[in-house]
Amino acid sequence: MFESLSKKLEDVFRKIKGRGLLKEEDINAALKEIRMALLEADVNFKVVKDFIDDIHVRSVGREVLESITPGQQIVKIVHERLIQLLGGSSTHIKFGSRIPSVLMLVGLQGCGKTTTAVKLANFLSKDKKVYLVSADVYRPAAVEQLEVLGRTIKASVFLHREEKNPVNICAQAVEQARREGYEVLIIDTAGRLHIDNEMMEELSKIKEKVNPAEILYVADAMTGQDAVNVGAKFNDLIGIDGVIMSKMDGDARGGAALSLKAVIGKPIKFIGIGEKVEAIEIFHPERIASRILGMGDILSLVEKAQASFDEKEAMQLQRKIKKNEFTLEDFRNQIKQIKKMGHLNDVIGMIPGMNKVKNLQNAQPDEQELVKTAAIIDSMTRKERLNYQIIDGRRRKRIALGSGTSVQDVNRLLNNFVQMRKMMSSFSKKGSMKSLMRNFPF
Ligand SMILES: Nc1nc2c(ncn2[C@@H]2O[C@H](COP(=O)(O)OP(=O)(O)OP(=O)(O)O)[C@@H](O)[C@H]2O)c(=O)[nH]1
Ligand SMILES: [Mg+2]
Repeated sequence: MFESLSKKLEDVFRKIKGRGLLKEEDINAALKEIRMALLEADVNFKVVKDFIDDIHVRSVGREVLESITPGQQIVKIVHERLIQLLGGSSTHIKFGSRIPSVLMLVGLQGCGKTTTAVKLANFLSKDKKVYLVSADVYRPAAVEQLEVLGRTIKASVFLHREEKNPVNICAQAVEQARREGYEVLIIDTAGRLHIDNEMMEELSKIKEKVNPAEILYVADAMTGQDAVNVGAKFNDLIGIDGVIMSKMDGDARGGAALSLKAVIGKPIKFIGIGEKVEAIEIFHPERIASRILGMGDILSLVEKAQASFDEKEAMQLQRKIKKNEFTLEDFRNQIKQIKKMGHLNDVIGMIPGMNKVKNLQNAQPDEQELVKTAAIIDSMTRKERLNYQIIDGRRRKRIALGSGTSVQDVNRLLNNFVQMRKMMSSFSKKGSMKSLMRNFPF
C-alpha cells in the first residue's frame, strides 16, 4: 500500500530538496506532479484539488522561497498537510459510560467485518472483558465463522441458534453481556452486496435497540473510492463514529485512506493489515504520512536543522561575513550548532549543498576534527577569538597546551580560518551568499 504513491512523491522531492533556490515555477511544476501522483493513487479529485491549492498557498510565501532550505520546507508542508488529510492525530474508541459498551461493525459483504470483530476483540481484551455476537442470520456459516475465529483468541461468543431476528439477537446479547460482566460487546452485522433499504432498516433497528457506544464502518481498502462513497452513505443513513480500514496490507493504492476523513469527516481509528487475528493496528496519521513520504527520521532532522540554523542568526552572520568581520568566536558558535544537531554523519545529508561542498573540498567533515577545533578555540581568550591577528607564537603554544593539541594543530586551524574568511568574503562579493551560508561552515 502507498508504495507507488510514495515512490512518485520521492521522485518529485528529490528534484527540489537539494536546491537552494526555488522559483514559483519550480514549485508549480512539483505541485503538478504531486497532483498527478495523488490522482493516480485514486484519491478523490476534490480532495486532491483542495490539498494542492492549500499547499500552493503555503509554499509560494516568502518564508519558504527565501528560506535557506526551500525544498525541505515544502516537504515539511506536504507532510503536515498529509497528516491532516489522514485525520490529524489518532482517535480512539469512545466506550461511553454504559456497561457493556456496544460497538457495532457495519459494512458491505466481504469487507472484513467478521475478521475485524475478532481482531478488535483480541486487541481490546488486553484491558477489557470482551464479548462477541453475530447478527448475521442470512449467511449459513456466519455464526460458526465468528465462533471458530473467536475460539482462536479464547473470546466468548454469544450463541443463539433458535432466534432468527437480528434485533432480538443483539438485545439478548447485551443482556447476557451485562449478566456476565462483559465490559464491551462487539456486534458483527450482516453484509450486503449493495446498500439497500432492508439492510439500513435492520441496522437502524439494532442501533435503536442497543444504543451503541460507537458504530464503526469497516472499509475495504482494496475497493478504493467505492469504500469512501459507501461509507458516506452509511454515515448519512445510520451515522458512523469512525472507520476501520481493512486490507491495508494489500496492494491498494491508498486513495481510500487519504480521502475518507476529508469526504466523510469521520476518523479512521484502526487499520487491518492481514488475515490473522493480531493483524490490527491503531491508525496513526503521522506515521502513515511519514511512510508515504518515505521519510522515517528525516522529518525530525529537518526540525533539528531548522532549530539550529536560526534564520535571524544566519542573517547576522551574513552581514558579518560581508564586512569581513567573521571571527573565531562565530566559527566556534557554528561548530556548536552543528554539534547540537546530533551525530554529524546523520546530519550531513540533511544540509542542502553539503554533498557538493564535500566533493569540492574533497574533505568529509570529520567529527573528531570538529571536536578538536572547538577545543582549540575554547582555549583562546575572548580577545583572541575576536581578533585572530594577535595570536602570536607564544599564545599559540599556550592554546595548544590548554586544548591538549599541538602547535601544528593550532597553526593549521588558524590557517584554515584565514583561508575560510578570504573565501567567504570573495563569495559574498559575488553575491552567492545564500549558497555559501547553506554550506557553512565547511
Ligand atoms: N489481507 C487481508 N485480508 C483480510 C483483512 N481483513 C479481512 N480479510 C479477509 O477478507 C475476507 C472477508 O473477510 P470477512 O471478515 O469474512 O468479511 P465480512 O465483512 O465479515 O463478510 P460478510 O460477513 O460476508 O459480509 C476474508 O478472507 C478475510 O480473511 C485484512 O486486513 N487483510
Ligand atoms: Mg461476516
